[in-house]
Amino acid sequence: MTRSKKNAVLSTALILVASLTGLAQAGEVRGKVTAQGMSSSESIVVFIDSIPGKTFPPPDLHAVVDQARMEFVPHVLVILKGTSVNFLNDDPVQHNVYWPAINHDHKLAHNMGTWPQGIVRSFTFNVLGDVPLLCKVHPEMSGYVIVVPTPYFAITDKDGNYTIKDVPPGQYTLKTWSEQAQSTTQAVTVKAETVMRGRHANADCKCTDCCCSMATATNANLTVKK
Ligand SMILES: [Cu+2]
Repeated sequence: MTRSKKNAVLSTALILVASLTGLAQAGEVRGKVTAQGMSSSESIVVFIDSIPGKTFPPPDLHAVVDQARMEFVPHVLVILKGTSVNFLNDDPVQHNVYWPAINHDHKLAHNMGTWPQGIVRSFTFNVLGDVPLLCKVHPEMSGYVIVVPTPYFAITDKDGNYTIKDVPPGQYTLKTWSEQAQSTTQAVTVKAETVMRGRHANADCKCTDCCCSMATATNANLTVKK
């Protein structure tokens, strides 16, 4: 093989390795949350707790909490610490947004004010924990913003199922937050699995002439109690 051919092969291999690096980040944690003593396992937040030595820049994109048909929508919003939330009013009446505490600290109580339909006000949440949302105009309205330390979070569907996507391999602590149940924690390990050409266990791996490292789906079922 000539020198230039060797270089061409080498650079192709390097490009292949570089393009596969992204695949190694594609693990997920999924499972089912069983809620004991509660009517539903829906809207329970499952997230990976802070990872020592790792910080995550908040997204530029703002999250949204709407006030529509006299409800906070969504009822539970989960965000990475530092994320800004746009509070909308979609109703033909004035709504207010305030919270009496953040993470049970009443010194962090804040009133966003009261505003009519079509107006948006934003707030950046830099403190971890739960933020109970209330409206001074309509005492029956309530919602939650849950501020978590990593971008690895999910909310359960009506059957209690959740999927946290794009989790890199590692050992983590899974945590839950629920409006009714106590918080629970559970250790979880996301493994990287090396798959060789011709023996791909995972159909998502598209490489044809290599071995590559891929994180696999990790099952973590959780039980929460009232
Ligand atoms: Cu209201």
